[in-house]
Amino acid sequence: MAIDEWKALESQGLNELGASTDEAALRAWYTKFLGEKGLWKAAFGKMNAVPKDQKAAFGAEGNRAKTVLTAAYEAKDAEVKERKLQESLTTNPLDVTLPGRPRVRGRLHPATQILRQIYAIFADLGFQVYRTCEVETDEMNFEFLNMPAHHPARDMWDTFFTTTPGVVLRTHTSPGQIHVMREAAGKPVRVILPGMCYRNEAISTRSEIQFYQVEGLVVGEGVTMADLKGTITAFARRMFGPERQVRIRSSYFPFTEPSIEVDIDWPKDDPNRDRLTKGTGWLEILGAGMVHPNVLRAGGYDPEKVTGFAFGMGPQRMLMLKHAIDDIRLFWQNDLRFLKQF
Ligand code: FA5
Repeated sequence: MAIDEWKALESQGLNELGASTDEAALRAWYTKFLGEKGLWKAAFGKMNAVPKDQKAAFGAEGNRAKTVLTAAYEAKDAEVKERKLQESLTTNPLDVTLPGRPRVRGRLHPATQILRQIYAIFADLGFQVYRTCEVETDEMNFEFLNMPAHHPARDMWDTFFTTTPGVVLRTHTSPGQIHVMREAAGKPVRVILPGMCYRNEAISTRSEIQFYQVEGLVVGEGVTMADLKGTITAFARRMFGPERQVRIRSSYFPFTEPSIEVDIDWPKDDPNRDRLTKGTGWLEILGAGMVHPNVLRAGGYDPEKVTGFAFGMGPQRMLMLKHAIDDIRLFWQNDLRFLKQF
């Protein structure tokens, strides 16, 4: 191959490129001239046959031809792409004045929203969040909470038993008290324990078989009933507003002594008030009390040295109160018409 054959290859390439008018033809052109098995590579491979004194000039001329062809190809490629864009803009024009399509935004479930409000209020009061398991042993759910086997108070919780003897779905978040105390190992405790509870009870407008509770536990030297009342009242004021009333009644739980229950007054202007509060005007939101000495002992604390208070509240009952919702079953029905209101 002689040096001037590069000129011939170059002009053949430029001619054929001029005739390639679409993307497919351009790709084919590239394969033919500059591809791995293309004409340029083949011509350069003839270097061996070139006399020694002409090798350098042959190589330089070959590279120059390649640069020319590559530049011509790139220019043509850009031109074809630009033409395609212009065509699509004129045949399929974009109307920038059309209104956009709104994105449908998801939202938090009302039960999640109120849980977060509860966390925020208790965080301000210095409480940490601690999570424990939903499947518990009979010991944790009852025994360490001062309810030995056959204790009649076990009937207060309609329990779902599992097929494994001695293992139950927790009926309340109170077994978390034992877990926390054992982990804190004698140090002061101030936590809330949120989570799902399960009860095999008759479903009604106020009771579900699956519902959230938020437990609270404070243990330390000199903790008193006044601290419990102060904490609950401060919480209720923040959650429901200063105009709503809080009522504290004496009650009974095997794991607290003394025990109380706390009610909030149902909105007075709501027509369902009587029906939902069984004519009393109040709805219970939580049970609470001073931690029983036996429970402190089960948690590894000495009741002679420390005292504590605990409470267990129902966030869904609180939502009902806040928004005058007349049926607790609405929460798990996933009816978007209901959920969208929050
Ligand atoms: C208890 O479960 C006790 N463990 C609470 C407690 C904790 C007392 C610590 C003392 C110390 P009770 O069964 O009353 O108590 O439930 C507490 C709250 O959970 C109720 O006030 C209510 O708000 C909510 N709750 C109870 N059962 C249901 C249910 N079936 N559906 C929805 N919420 C419920």
